[in-house]
Amino acid sequence: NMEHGDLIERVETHILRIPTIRAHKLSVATMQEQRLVIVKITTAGGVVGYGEATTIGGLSYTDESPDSIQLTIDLYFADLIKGCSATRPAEIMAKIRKMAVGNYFAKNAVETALFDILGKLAGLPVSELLGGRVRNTLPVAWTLASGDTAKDIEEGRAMLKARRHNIFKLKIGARAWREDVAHVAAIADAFRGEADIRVDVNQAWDMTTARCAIPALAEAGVTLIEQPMKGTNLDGARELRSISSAAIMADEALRGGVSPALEIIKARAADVLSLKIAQAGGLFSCRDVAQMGLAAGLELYGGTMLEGSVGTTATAQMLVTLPQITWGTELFGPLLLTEDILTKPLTYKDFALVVPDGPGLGVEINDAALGAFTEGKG
Ligand code: MUC
Ligand code: MG
Repeated sequence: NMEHGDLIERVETHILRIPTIRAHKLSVATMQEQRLVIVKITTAGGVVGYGEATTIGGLSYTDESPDSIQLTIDLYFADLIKGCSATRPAEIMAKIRKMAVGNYFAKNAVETALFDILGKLAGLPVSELLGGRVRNTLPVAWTLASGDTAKDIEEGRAMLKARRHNIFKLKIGARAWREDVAHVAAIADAFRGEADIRVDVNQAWDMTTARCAIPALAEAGVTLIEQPMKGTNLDGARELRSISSAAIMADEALRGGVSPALEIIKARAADVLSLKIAQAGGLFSCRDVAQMGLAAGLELYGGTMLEGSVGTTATAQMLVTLPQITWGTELFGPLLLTEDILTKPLTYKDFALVVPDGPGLGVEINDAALGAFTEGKG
């Protein structure tokens, strides 16, 4: 049933520039702000859907930047999308995937906006379009990444006291491994019995460094080690698994979704998969990655590209449909930013995110804020 009102009429993109609450230090970049790409798709009947594509540190995390994502959508995807029926996201995404290789972040933003519209048309949350929920809340980790051990401990204390987070991820890999281990051990000691401590190396180590650092980190109490070496080094990751009592998680290795997931599974190169809708190229592909992981006996984790509220909610809508998310999530992106574009911010309480249950993504965008934070107009 092709209603004229369901045809897509407009596709717009905005790059928003929003400062972070403090410097956020990763091995690949130090962030003082985040640049979010927001896609807004409108049907002839006036239904509006939003999607987000956000990466970290310009081109330092992956080969899509906010600017390339915007250009890809404006110049290549928009004309394919316009005139299509909004009731068929799968058909639109198939057209886009046939025309464009890679560009996973841009594809994800478009698919999210299409699902937001479809949910609004159906009067159902996106989670219900993906099969329905098995939970309404998700545990959320916080990243301690000020670059200063004492400040990180103070920040962690405040998070525990506010009952906002009791899982902390530490960003390491920029310094000599012995300094990193000392930093992590001090924080693990401070929170022993109160919080789960994990690390993310963002691909910084070679095998020699990883072989020294990983047993020391496990000894300090670290439970999960994320992407210690290059994502392409699957043989190395398998070797690290065999010497580590802490779980090894694939993150950057999963850029591209189901294909790299298959290689990781074949190579037995991870204990845990970090599910990111941006790296998978969409909600559906990311759910496929999750199912592949479960079938192979791997554990799951809900990852973030430090997206704002739109991307965070989209990920959450997918994650609540999964039977098991053993390691929780890190869906704290909106809390790292000084400003939000929602009329009503997301609810974080009791160490968890409450996933919106209204139609579509279940969030309402403040168009004035969207305009105000758009680059060049602020
Ligand atoms: C990453 O590599 O996982 C997620 C949390 C955080 O602090 O940085 C990110 C990206
Ligand atoms: Mg990571």
